[in-house]
Amino acid sequence: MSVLDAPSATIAALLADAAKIVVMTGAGMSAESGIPTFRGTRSGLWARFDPEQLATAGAFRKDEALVWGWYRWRTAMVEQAQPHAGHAAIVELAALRAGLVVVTQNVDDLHERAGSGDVVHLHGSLFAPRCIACGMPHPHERLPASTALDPAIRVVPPRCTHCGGSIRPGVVWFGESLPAPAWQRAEQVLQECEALLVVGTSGVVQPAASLPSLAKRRGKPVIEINPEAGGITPMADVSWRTTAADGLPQVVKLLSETR
Ligand code: BV8
Ligand code: ZN
Repeated sequence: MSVLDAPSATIAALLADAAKIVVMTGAGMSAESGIPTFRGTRSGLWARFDPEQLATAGAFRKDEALVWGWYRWRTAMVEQAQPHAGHAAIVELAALRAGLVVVTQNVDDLHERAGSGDVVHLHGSLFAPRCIACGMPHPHERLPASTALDPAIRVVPPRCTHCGGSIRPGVVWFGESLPAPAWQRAEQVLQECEALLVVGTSGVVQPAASLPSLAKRRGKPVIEINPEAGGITPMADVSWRTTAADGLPQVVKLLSETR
């Protein structure tokens, strides 16, 4: 694995002949849209809440209003955020390489809002709330743009119109299984891809962090874009110490000039 200063040309060369590309993203992909990461330096508001403590069924059972308020805050933040140049570059790459698939650990909709058409959400979505008792989907109520962005606001979750149960976020909590269709699709595309681009994940959370090995063990190029080293770095052919919004557009520009 080589860590180079400006390997955009090296990365573009590794992708040049790959028809089937998978782009796997983590919380770092959303960082430049203003969404805090899970394990990065926790600033201000985010510092008061350890996501791994709150993103659990136990936390919701213990205090539904705290957890629902926290997710409502995160959803409002995403609704007020915009996709960045890195999201747009992935859309452009998909225009160059038909069949590109985004496999994301993120629960926001920034890839879709940028125009990505084939996005696999391993950990669910902030925009698919459902009843904790009967599982019935609950309509997502877009929050007014003026919604206060404070994670500590406790909000009692709505009730299910079908059975009266509490509405929970449509995300995969720690200790919960990943949605089988998403996991199976992710395994399939990682088994078939000719190159894997991993952007903005610390490679800590399982089983998502095991996916890149499905490309690596077939001898396919694994490329990482991340300002820091992490769990994926040891298996990366190239690990570029830069950010999603900086690195992705440079790589896609080079690829668009060579086709
Ligand atoms: C399961 C939805 C079992 C919720 C999320 C001990 C060892 C191994 C595993 C475990 C263990 N103990 C428990 C487990 C299992 C556990 C796990 O992996 N825990 C970890 C903490 C060790 N996993 C689970 O519980 C999973 N389920 O195992 O089920 C089971 C089996 C059968 C039957 C029943 C049960 C479920 C995991 C899913 C959890 N839900 N999200 C929510 O969002 O609230 S995970 C959460 O972490 C987010 O989805 C996030 O995306 C994800 C992964 O983190 P990253 O994306 O990597 O983000 P992170 O902040 O860590 O890193 C950011 C990266 O970006 C950094 O590298 C940084 O350098 C980089 N970056 C920063 N800025 C930029 C950037 N990169 C580019 N550009 C930038 N500008
Ligand atoms: Zn219900």
